[in-house]
Amino acid sequence: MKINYNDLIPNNVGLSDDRRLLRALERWQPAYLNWWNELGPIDTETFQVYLRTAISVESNGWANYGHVHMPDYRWGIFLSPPEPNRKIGFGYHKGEEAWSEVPGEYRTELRRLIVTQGDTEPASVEQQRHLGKTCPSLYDLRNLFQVNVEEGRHLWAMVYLLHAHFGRDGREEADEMLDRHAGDPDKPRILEAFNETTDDWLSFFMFTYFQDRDGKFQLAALSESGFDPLSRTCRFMLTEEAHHMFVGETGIMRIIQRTCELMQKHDSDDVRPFGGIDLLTIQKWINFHYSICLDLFGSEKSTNAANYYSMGLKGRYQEAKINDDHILTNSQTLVPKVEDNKISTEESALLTAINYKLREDYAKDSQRGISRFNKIIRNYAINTELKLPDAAFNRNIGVFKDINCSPDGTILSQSEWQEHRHEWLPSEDDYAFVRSLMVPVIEPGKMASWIAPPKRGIHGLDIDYEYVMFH
Ligand code: BYC
Ligand code: FE
Ligand code: FE
Repeated sequence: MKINYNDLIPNNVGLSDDRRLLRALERWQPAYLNWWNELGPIDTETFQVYLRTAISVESNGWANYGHVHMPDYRWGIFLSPPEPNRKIGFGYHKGEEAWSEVPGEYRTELRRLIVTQGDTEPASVEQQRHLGKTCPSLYDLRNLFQVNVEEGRHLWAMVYLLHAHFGRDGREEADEMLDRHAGDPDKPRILEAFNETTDDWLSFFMFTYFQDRDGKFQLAALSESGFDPLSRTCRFMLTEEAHHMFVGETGIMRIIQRTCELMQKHDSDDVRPFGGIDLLTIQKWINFHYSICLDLFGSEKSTNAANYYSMGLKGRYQEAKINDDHILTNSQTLVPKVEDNKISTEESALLTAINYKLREDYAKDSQRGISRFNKIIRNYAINTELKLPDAAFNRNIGVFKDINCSPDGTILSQSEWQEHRHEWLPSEDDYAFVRSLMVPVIEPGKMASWIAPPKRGIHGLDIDYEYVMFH
């Protein structure tokens, strides 16, 4: 379905036929734009950015590319096309028609899931708002803004569901999305990782590699939802998520490539004097970002997750491809436990281990890119491997939260942890060093000292294309 850009709010949900909803969203829009101007990417009013915008949601050719004057960007509401006769795939209601309206008895739970999902989207924009000032290239600057506008659109997607399906309290929740802010001591974002700062580009690429990947897995689980509007929204969001993770993965790969070039050229592991980021520092950033993202999956055992599943609101990753009864009331699985300062496993009902299973799927997916990173390092005949830390490392949620562990999963005493933690996690000095490299490079085609050029430009254009024009 084509999207009508003559509308104030481009959409493929027939907004013009629903005057009340349209008016409600038009009332929310100025608050959103205020928020974007105050807490979105700073000082971009005059920028023209080569962006990809949705023009249709069909799988073949939904995207349109061109320079957009930032203040003219239009955030729209797009749902993937409905699947005819879609049935609920799991839980008590397995096999019933998918719901096009909110089932009254699950209203609170559904709203909570939508609010939690929605809250992360503007949070990420807030976290990344200063990065434009220190971009390593115009190519990267454009990718940052592409990610930011799409995260803004993801907020629109959740706000649409709240306005269209939850009446007054939905509208109130939509307003609150713009009241909470990343890192705000009084009104923080809901999930912890979305209150961290993202002040340097190594963190940005780690964010889009690890944190957007949580987005992929949570959206995939929500796209299984029996509530069809949520499912269709998430399916379209997932097409955008793939690009965010591409930005993260290729960004990290380019940094590693540059590091390896410098290591080879200077025959040294310490490439900091040559303007590169040493592999140990990259490993510390991996350790930090991966461990805070594991917290985003909640506790290993969760009755919330069991309820969401049984109610048919949130499924598992690729639910339909799993070969079981999709009801799970008689299934067991092993989950980690910590007892007497030892890590082992215990039996748990599979239903309460749904979050843990999703986290395991996430871990597997995260490892794929790490293996590709190591291939680059091997190609330079360098004898170092990057690794994901153990699930017990640096955790604040779940069974590991009260113990201290090394990245290989060995339990440490408090004093051992204090003594060694900065061998594994970024120290103030590490942050200061990485920040010292963050000087803007805005000449088309040029790259900062610490990152290799991308393999190719965007949408068939050259790497030295003027992806961002400043006036
Ligand atoms: N921080 O039963 P539990 C994205 C709370 S990222 C703070 O173990 P449950 C994006 C929890 O609320 C995807 N609190 O797990 C990426 C509960 O509170 P109550 C975001 C936490 O309930 C990059 C209690 O602890 N989407 O899109 O299943 C850029 C016990 O929880 C945390 C979603 O997350 C935490 N980390 O919750 C832009 C999907 N973890 O009930 C965007 C929607 C748990 O005791 N959310 N708690 O008051 C959910 O499905 C669930 O809320 C969670 C975990 C999976 C997050
Ligand atoms: Fe998002
Ligand atoms: Fe994303």
